[in-house]
Amino acid sequence: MCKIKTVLKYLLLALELGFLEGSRFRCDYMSTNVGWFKYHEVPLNFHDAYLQCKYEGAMLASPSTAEIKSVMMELMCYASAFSFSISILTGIHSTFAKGQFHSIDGIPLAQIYHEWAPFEPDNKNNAESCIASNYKGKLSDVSCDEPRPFICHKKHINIDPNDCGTTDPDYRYDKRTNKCYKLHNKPKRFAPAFFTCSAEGGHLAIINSEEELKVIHELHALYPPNKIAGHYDKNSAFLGFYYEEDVADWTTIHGETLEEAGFAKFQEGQPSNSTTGEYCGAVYRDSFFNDVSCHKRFAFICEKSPHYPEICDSENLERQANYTRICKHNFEDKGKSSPGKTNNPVY
Ligand SMILES: *[C@@H]1O[C@H](CO)[C@@H](O)[C@H](O)[C@H]1NC(C)=O
Ligand SMILES: *[C@@H]1O[C@H](CO)[C@@H](O)[C@H](O)[C@H]1NC(C)=O
Ligand SMILES: [Ca+2]
Ligand SMILES: [Ca+2]
Repeated sequence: MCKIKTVLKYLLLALELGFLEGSRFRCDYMSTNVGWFKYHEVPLNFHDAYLQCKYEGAMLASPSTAEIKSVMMELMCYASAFSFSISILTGIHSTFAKGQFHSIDGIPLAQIYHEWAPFEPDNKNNAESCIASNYKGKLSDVSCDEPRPFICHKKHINIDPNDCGTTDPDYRYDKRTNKCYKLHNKPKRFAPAFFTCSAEGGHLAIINSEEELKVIHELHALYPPNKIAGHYDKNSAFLGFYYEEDVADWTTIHGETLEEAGFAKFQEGQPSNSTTGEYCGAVYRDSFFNDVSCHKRFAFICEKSPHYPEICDSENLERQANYTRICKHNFEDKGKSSPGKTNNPVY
């Protein structure tokens, strides 16, 4: 039996102490007295894991205190049938300067109580600037490029989620479409733009009607070119469609043709497929669609449902419990290194 009880104990303790009063966050996170946590089972490298957590409104978790470490070990236990063979990526890294390990929020490794796995750290090939943890909480230095599962952690909630179900104030609700929109005016290429919207809980915007185009134009107008820093084409912004070569047609990122999606008008003279090819979809700030290079940076527009991800109250234990899985391993049997047991001052 994994220690479901331990997590419940945390939750109950937190309630008793009133730590979580009024705390609301994404339901895909689990609430504890040391913040909200989410286990990501799809492995990513350090850079992408860092971004994924950041865009979710959280931070790549580091076992920086006994309590946090304990929750992380519990989550590993729930999350994977293979938890004794996997290791997760932590937020402890030295990517800024070799050997200078610290958590994402700046706590030096020297100030974090830690134990190393056998023969670690070894800085293999002088290329190990990230730290992974096994299910016992033992650390190894590893390559930051190797994808691993990871945990995101939201420490403090000082802002309540808005109408758009996010603490990001740049998402604006529009009642005409019952959707939320955000224009990112720090330009990115198509793939990172897709990643960003997705991790924020939305997707690159898809225009389903003339009215929605109007909504997008109004949003774009809030960011006039002379108010945006940087040198790039500020008249177009990426949307969620692209040219699918195999079907020789423009397709939304949700697999429909533009006609099926409900709006398909390109600006006159577009699609132009200029220079080296333009296979990604964009919209002019005051006109219709444009085809642009997927590899050039543009502003981009994300769209999200105000109801996804769902927002949960930290008090709603039953609901929270549904987001964890049953652990298949008997960690108790494995002896004194049972995670969270030895060094947990909370109870
Ligand atoms: C777009 O332009 C590229 C580069 O000039 C060319 O190779 C490609 O065939 C064009 N694609 C279409 C669909 O016209
Ligand atoms: C939790 O899951 C169980 C079983 O799937 C379901 O019956 C129950 O209603 C769920 N609870 C909440 C609060 O969603
Ligand atoms: Ca190593
Ligand atoms: Ca074009």
